[in-house]
Amino acid sequence: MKKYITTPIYYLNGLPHIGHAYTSILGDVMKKFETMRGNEVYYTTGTDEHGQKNQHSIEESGLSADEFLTRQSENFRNLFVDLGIDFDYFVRTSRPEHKKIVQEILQTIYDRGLIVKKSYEGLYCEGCEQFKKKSDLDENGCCPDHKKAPKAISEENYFFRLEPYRQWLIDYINTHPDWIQPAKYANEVLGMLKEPLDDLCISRPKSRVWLGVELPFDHDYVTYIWFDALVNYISTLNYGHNPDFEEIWANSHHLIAKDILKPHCIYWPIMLHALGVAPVRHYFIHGYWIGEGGVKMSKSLGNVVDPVEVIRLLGVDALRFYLIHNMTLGGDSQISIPMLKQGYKILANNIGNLQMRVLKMTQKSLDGKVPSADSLNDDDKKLVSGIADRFTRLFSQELSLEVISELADSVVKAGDAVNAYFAANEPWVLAKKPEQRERFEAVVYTTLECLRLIGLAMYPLTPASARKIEDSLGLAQVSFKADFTPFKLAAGTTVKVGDPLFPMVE
Ligand code: ME8
Repeated sequence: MKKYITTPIYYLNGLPHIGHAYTSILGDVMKKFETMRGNEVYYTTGTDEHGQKNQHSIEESGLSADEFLTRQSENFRNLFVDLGIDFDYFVRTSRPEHKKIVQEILQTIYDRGLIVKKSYEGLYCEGCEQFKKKSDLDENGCCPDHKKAPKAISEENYFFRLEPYRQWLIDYINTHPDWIQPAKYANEVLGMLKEPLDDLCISRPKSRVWLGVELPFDHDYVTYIWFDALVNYISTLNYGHNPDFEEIWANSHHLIAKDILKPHCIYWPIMLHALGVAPVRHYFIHGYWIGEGGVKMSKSLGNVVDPVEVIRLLGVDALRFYLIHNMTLGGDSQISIPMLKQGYKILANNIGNLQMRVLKMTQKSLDGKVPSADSLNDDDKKLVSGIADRFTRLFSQELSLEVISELADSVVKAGDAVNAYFAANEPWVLAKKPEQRERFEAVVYTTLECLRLIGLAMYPLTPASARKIEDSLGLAQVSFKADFTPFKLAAGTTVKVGDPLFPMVE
């Protein structure tokens, strides 16, 4: 059955940063993991192009809205392409097809009497694009995320009632324990549901905000953020006009960070329920990347990690691997250029060196041909089979954040095991002793075969390096499949030494 994986759609008033890169890389790793298992995946990421924040940036830029949005959106799209992210559709909420579906949904819910107009006075945080309660603010009366005092605003707006659905949502969470993963976040949502839910303000008067989707039942207002942005997940599937919608939606997975837990796990399922649509199948929720030492990344502290800079310094695969390998599940994780360089060293010393050493040895002492596997001893076989079994088991598990994190860990552990084997068997000594020829060939075969299996498992994480490994072993992988049957590397295959996978960096 086809799986549908989504990331949040990102605000495009600034440039894409490491957090945006991370979620979209993670989605790509999940897609590749699933594709290797033979599952079809439809993967979307994209940009959220409405709202006051984006509107202010347009006004400051001096460009037309269309020029600004297209330029900014391209920055995200181009970065994601550079990062090897294989999205099937790049969402842009400024597209007319999306806006039309937002309007259809609004009209349906309005006709059901679930949207009401009323006058409202509140404290508005532009950073969050949300009204705040006093209890949401810090001791200085500022938004804890944006460190700015929200503005007092009084205006008439349209509201969607959430409270009638609170008990339904509590019951749904309690009866679907794997719905929100990790479970810690399900508990957080249940905590938010202990108090009655305020009505959700879903409109802004055009006099204040023009960058949004016009309400179909009141032309003086627009909607944006949640009634616009969340709808992207189903407008992409052409909801309301696609007979196959239910089938693919039944297998949908939202990937988000903890910052947008409430809109995704409270507003969105209630909106869908009001519409008569089932909730998303799973949420995968990750923590935040923060600077080294546990401080928030900020321009003033000079600790912002720019993905473009990391690609230039260390390459795409090093960034992808670091992000997947080092994200703590259910918590925040630290990142800095020195930490990324340390992560690069692990890859270079572990996988890169092993590959180069064994290939050069094959080139020099075996005429560049994979030797025979006929004289492998029990330890050799155990090493190969152990790695093959581990990856087979891993790739047969249900998709989750744990499995993806375990994959990166297993690659490093398998690399460590093969390095230890290589060092203990000293094939460079065996190579010089004609009477040890069989043993030498067995050690080289074992190492090359392990490398093949590791390269295959690396594909979701570091696709370019995986291709290079397979290519160096004389294997042209058209598409990578999760078949870890051991001892498939054929004797006599010609290997290629090529450039190092992870060359030395300063
Ligand atoms: O909230 N660490 O957009 P946004 C990890 N448009 N991930 C991070 C991160 C960090 N430090 N910072 C951001 C919005 N992210 C709305 C979403 S969805 C229908 C609308 C990632 O540009 C993470 O995925 O603020 C987070 O949820 C998202 O970017 C927020 O992106």
